[in-house]
Amino acid sequence: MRQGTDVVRAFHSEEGMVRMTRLRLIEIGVAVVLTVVALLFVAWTAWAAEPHGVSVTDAWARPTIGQGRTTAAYMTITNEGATDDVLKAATSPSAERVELHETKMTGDGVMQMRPLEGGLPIPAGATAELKPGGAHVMVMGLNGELAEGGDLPLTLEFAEAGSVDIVVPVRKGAGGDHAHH
Ligand SMILES: [Cu+2]
Repeated sequence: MRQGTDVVRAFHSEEGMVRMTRLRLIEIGVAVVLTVVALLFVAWTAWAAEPHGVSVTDAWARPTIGQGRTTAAYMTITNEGATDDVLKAATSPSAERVELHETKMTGDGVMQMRPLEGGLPIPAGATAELKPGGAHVMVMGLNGELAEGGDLPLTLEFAEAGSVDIVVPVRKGAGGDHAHH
């Protein structure tokens, strides 16, 4: 009989230990998660308090014309950081290809656009205006028509600020623009 009781007691204490261990693991897990959350919060607060990155305002893109699947997007980009930045590239889930272009007057007075070699530099504190007749985001191979009132999602890739997702409203430009750009 005595032996039997010991076995039962041993069994109980072992079960208790398993339960304790599991509780302890959950406790440690919760503590680790809370610590990570606290650290992330501190990091985020520090990051948010410093002026950083870029802000993109006044973005707009032209509606497509007929069967055309090409458009240009314009915007104002301000580098709010303390570091010089470069708009290196852009992509869109709605288009096969997106390039950064500049429009330049050639020697014989013809307006021509060409890829911006090395991207568009935006020094610390500076503002770059992408506008008709100047630098623009060229969007090619759109997967559908872009109608006025619609949206064009764009991801801008900066050397310092990283990826910036924007949604560009589609509208007609102010008077005086040429139809193709
Ligand atoms: Cu262009």
